[in-house]
Amino acid sequence: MKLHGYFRSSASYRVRIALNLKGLTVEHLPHHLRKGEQRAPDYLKLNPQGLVPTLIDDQGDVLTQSLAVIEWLDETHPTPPLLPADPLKRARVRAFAMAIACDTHPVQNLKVLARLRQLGLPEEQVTAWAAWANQDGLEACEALIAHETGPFCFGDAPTLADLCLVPQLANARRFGVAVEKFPRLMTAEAATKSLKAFADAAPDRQPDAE
Ligand SMILES: N[C@@H](CCC(=O)N[C@@H](CS)C(=O)NCC(=O)O)C(=O)O
Repeated sequence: MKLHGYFRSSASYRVRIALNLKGLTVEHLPHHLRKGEQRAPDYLKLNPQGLVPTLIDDQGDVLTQSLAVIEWLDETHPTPPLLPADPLKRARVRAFAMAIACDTHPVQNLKVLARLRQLGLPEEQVTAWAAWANQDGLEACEALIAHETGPFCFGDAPTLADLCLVPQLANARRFGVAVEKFPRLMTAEAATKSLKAFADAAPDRQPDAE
């Protein structure tokens, strides 16, 4: 398989963790987002949104959108499972993942911040916007799992929720959010630290890391 991504892309980071947990190796095809390589005509044929990641499977099928890619990986390579078997628990894990992937990450994405700059917002306000988006989203995430048993977001093994949380915490730190004020999220993140699948997926371990 081939993964079109970028070392610092948190959506690519989610997929990298999933691939590692499933024991799957892929060829990494980096696109430098700050140089606009995600908008190259050839790449837009694969991913018309001009976003990473895009996964190409062994048959050459093209898969986009990190959550859809991860669920496809989970269905085609069920061990270890990334979603609980119980439908109610599965809905809660997906809700947590979507709180990050649908409501937090998109409003602090590179192209949104670039648009704010284009509209004349000074750099410190652009950063303040991104920090607020992360702070607001993570605050809700902290509450969503406050009463869930740990140490991971949902129980004693990583799920789709942890795959979304860890990369988002990296973004939050980059924008200066004091994430230590979220004790339940810190417990979940600490649990992932012992797993090689998470360590190997980190941005600074990628071939295109700067
Ligand atoms: N919802 C998409 C988000 C993908 C996305 O926003 N990727 C970012 C990197 S994390 C990107 O490609 N940004 C390029 C840009 O904003 O121009 C997913 O989960 O795959």
